[in-house]
Amino acid sequence: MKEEFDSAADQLKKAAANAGEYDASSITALEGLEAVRKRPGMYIGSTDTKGLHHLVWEVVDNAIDEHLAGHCTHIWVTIHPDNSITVRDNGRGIPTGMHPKLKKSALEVVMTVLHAGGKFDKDSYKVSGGLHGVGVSCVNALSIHLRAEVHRDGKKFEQEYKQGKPQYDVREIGDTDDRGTIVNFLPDPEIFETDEYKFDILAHRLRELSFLNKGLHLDLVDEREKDNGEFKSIHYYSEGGLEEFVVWLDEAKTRLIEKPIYITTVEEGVDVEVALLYNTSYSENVISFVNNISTRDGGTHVSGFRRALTREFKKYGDDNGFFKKVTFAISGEDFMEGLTAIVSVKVPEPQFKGQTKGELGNSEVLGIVSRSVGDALKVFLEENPNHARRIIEKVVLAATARNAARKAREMVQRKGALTGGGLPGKLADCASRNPEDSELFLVEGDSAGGTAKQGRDRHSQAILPLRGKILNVEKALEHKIYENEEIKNMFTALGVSVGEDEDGHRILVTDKLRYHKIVIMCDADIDGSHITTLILTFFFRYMRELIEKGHIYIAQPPLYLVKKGKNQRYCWNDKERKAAQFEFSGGREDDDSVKVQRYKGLGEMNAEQLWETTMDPKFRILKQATIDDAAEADRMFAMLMGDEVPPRRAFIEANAKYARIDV
Ligand code: 0RA
Repeated sequence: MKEEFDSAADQLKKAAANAGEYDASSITALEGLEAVRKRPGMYIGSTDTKGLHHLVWEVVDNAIDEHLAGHCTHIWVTIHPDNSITVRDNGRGIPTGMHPKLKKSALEVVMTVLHAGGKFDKDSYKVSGGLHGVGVSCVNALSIHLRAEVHRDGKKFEQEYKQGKPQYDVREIGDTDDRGTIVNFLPDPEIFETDEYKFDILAHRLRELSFLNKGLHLDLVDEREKDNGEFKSIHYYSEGGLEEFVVWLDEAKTRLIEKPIYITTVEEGVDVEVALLYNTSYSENVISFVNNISTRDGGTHVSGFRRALTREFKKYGDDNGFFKKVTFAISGEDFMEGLTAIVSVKVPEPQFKGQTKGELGNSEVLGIVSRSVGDALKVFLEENPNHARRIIEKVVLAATARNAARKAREMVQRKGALTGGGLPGKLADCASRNPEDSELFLVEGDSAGGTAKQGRDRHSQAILPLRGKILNVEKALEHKIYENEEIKNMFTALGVSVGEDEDGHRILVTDKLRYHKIVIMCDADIDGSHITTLILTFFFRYMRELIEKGHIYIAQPPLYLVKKGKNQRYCWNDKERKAAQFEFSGGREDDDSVKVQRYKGLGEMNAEQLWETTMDPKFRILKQATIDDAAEADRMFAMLMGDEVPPRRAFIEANAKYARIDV
């Protein structure tokens, strides 16, 4: 196997050298596919569920490149019952002619030579940044089986591979009027830790891609699941692109302006597309993309956007006397409150920075975006004085609120300091002073709090009981938050404080964080889930960093206790309960001596039971809260916790069957 891969790569190297194009930089680009199998993480990031899904994106990205080049209108993704995947597109089809130097079909070169998948025309953008863009040959190398079918020039062609090795030369298999490429692959179980494709993960990204690529049809079919006799499927199509994307993100919020401000420009080969809306909420939701890839940490495109927004609104406010009565500084942050925006750029040669390559580095993009957004905002402000006034008034309000919040915060923090940094009276602290092995349980209600105090491991587990429903921070002004008893207790117990940088950005000071595991422990009923969601909303809006760093967990108390005589077993779901009942009764359904107790509240367990089932690190189940997609999490929290009732109802009705906050 090694030799075959090496020889293909070597041949290409030689060919390139002969053509006079050989230089040091191309050496690394021409490794063999065995390198991919040896160190898959280097090429696709990981071999967990993320890496498994990455294979699909690799193929889809190639099809999207065809769309960007103006040759593809439709992409179909199918999950088959064996968890193999088919990606089909109606692009030009991978070329199949003989590669003059390699004496192989171009299709075979694209599928078996690393980094050979690139288009040869330089005019089109490539979706090639971060971890993407390693080429379909990587998918081939990591698949136990792959079949490529190309419809091109009136003919159908095919070739199959096993772990990247061609099984026969590219062959013609018939005539066709279509054009396009069909790639079917089965990921290699030797490589991946899991083989199960998740409909939701694929659907989520395909929806995003449809907003980012207007005019492109995207279909997802799941042949593993049937709904009313039909395979589960979904179709995405966006006529309006980002303009529709912001509306979708802000569905649950109350708008401040009627329709999105939508900007598209091209300058120096850089496509800029921006859509923004203002709503009445207090949070900012700015997301960004470069060549369809999410840039979580922003970069020069986002800086250009922010700079233009602040500059133009500030100028408009000054020129029209809106800031006359304001006695304190208005910061850049104040212009972002209630803003939802998407900044998407297409850059021919993107440079990604940062540890996770989530940040755009190209310096020329800053000015390009800033000019594009600035010009468009000038026109908007001039043509829409009513909307302009509403936004500026909101900015002034935000600055005022920020000032009040700062005072409230400083007051609370000063008080804490004056009493010697005193911990809340309700906190039963642990003995350990090492945050790494300290855990804080946030417990619903004083009575369960009492039980938890008795049941805990005093060395490493601290208990903070919370009174009933904590404040819904989604609807409260920031200064109210610092006046709330339960929230103040959380800040002091955690040892976390809040400050501001010179731009007025709220910053969380976490270097004195007292516990590295913070466990939300609520009843397993509707009220309990509501309280869990309230606490998560608080962490999401005010201590997001703790979620991002993996400090926030949700306890999972058992739902049932199944008993027969001295035998007893805790069960966390109906499957386990049925199994226990079956086992204890020896399969006799009418065995009355098997008793099932349904736990609804933590209070129904005594201290020992609570320890055994929910707190003991050896046996408990904790779910870690994570944020896969901050923009969608924002949308969901607004939906569940915000002001607008109709979208919440629609959301709950639509999701009732699957409802599960992703923790
Ligand atoms: C190499 C060159 C061209 C297109 C492609 C590859 C291509 C790859 C994939 C993978 C999935 N679908 C795809 N569609 C196209 C350019 C073709 C030309 O110049 O005609």
